[in-house]
Amino acid sequence: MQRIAVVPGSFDPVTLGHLDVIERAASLYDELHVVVVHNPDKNALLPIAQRVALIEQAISDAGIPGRIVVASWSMGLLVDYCSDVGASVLVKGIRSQVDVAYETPMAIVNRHLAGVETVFLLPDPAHALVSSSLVRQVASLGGDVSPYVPDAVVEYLAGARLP
Ligand code: COD
Repeated sequence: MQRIAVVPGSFDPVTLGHLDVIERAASLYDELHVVVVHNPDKNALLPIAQRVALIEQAISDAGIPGRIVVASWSMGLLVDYCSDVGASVLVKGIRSQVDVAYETPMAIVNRHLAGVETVFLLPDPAHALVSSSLVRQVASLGGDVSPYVPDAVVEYLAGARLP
């Protein structure tokens, strides 16, 4: 039986922390879906299609092996996407107690709704403090984001008109 997992996130933009989770998850499952989900609690910077393109580019540039699909989802419950593609696992990164508190109720609900389990990966210490919101803030103030994001994102942000 194929083991299919989903790594969901806002990825606004994708960071080296996200990429680390994607690479490690890809090594654990036969097929991985990296899914850009609109998070209504956050003010988005990048259009969803752009986030998908940057993730695809970053995965390709990093040479991450495995069967990896990058997609977006805005049609409702994330577990419905999981059902559509036959995924039984969500993989999420846990950086702190704040992430645990945010993710725990979602993990419980997703298991009750559809039997989808959530697997938590601890971050690589090198990227544990990186977040998309930090990157957005540094970039909008003209700072260097290259230590935190893949080259494709550095290039995109250099050419983008930021608020
Ligand atoms: N190192 C390791 N992991 C990291 C790092 C890092 N430096 N940075 C982020 N992560 C992890 C996050 O903890 C998260 O697991 C993932 O990467 C994505 O992070 P973000 O910030 O891009 O995305 P979020 O947190 O805004 O995404 C939240 C989701 C959209 C995934 C979440 O809201 C969700 O699962 N929604 C499902 C909607 C749904 O179906 N709801 C009903 C049932 S609960």
